[in-house]
Amino acid sequence: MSRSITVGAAQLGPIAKHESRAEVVARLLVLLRQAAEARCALVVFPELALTTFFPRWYTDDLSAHDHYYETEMPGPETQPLFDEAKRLGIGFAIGYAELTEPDEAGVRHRFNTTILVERDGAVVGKYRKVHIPGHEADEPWRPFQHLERRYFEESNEGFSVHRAFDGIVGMATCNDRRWPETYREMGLQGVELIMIGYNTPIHYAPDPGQNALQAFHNHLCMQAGAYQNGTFVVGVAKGGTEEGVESLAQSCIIAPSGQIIALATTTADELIVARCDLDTCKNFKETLFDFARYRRPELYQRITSQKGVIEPPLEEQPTTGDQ
Ligand code: CDT
Repeated sequence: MSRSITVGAAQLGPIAKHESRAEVVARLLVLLRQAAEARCALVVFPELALTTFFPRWYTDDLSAHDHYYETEMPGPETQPLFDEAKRLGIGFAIGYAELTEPDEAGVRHRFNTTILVERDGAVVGKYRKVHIPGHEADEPWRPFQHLERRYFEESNEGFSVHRAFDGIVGMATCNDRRWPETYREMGLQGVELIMIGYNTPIHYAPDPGQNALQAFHNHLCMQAGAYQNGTFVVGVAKGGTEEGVESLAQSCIIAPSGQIIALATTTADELIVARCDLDTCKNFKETLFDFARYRRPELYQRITSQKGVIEPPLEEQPTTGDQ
């Protein structure tokens, strides 16, 4: 039996600060229905797909921004999305800001979360973002801020995969896509399709020289992750100019060969679709990237034991002949 599924990447254009959840959900429903017409089994929405990218604004009082977070999923405002997806028989992944119930110590936690729902409406799993980029403190020198590290905790749950959509699927979020460990953690669990939503400002204040390379780096890391792990990758943007900040679009679906097989052409709400034959993953998983045969984990210990760079001592520098 073929394990070929049609997958949609539902790119969003900007979400204004004043846009209500109901207005955003109405946009998501349009894309969902387009996906149904295109016979998609699965639609992937971006990171923080229900609100504007609020971590661009500094606050002393996080709780003043609680309205940007979901305390339940589905909640009353997102229920129509879950209902319509189930009615249409389409699964979906969507990123949102999660505010948890108080834990044993009475603390509520804030995560940058993605939830995955199967075609029958069952929740497959949740992923909480591991690599949280940007900064914590007010840095008013920037043209706009990227305060994800103030608004969200780093998740300690790691990268799980799930048997769903006739294959093995996993999730990651935005900055996670730049780290090879993200893909390899899931690759080692046999992942066949990774869903990644992102909000990527074009302007990178610490090194504006990278601005012109944003689109290149976006595809570079996801294409490499796909190829080196023999998996499909679905990368979905919230793009366009949101509250004065221009963000990268360039949503794409990537085959296990590393080739882009569908690419967004706008910076607005746009559905792109590709047929993904999950059986083709083994063309890579069982050949060049046959992990069990070729990997040398006994030589990779720094990867899990060390966080930052430790350079060799200076005295070990080899001498050159022409001193
Ligand atoms: N949302 C997110 O993770 N964005 C980051 C921007 C990094 S610049 C502070 C990204 O890697 O695209």
